[in-house]
Amino acid sequence: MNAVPPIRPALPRAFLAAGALALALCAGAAAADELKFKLSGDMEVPPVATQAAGNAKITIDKDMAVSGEVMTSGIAATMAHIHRGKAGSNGPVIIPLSKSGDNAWAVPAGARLSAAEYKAYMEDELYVNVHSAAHPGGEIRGQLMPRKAAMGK
Ligand SMILES: [Cu+2]
Repeated sequence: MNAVPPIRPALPRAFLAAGALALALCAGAAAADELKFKLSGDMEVPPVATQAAGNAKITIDKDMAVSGEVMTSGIAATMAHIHRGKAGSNGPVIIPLSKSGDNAWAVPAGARLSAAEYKAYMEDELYVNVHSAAHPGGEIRGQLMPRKAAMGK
């Protein structure tokens, strides 16, 4: 017959405290990022002189799912997208937004970043761009800045 294994000694208190802290940090890391930012002509590359403006609320979950909406004013928008590119430079479209109202654009359901796009996001390299007939390259723009958002928490 096999002997019953001895009962392990109780874990030291410090070890338990460290474990609790690690769990707390994980819980914090699991929360979604909710980014609120403005769009304006001066963020465009090159800058656009316009009265148009926008307010974006974009949520990025830790599973890389994207949701959110952009509200605009003073612009006859033709298209809106999330692009990949650093502030001060232009880059490709990664998520086309859907028109969701007269002055509203929404991230389509089920949108998700690739691993490479998520890494770019974490490095402040995604932006929202709203286009118009007058400014087909983009009239107003706003950068997703997760590091700045994290500092504001
Ligand atoms: Cu675009």
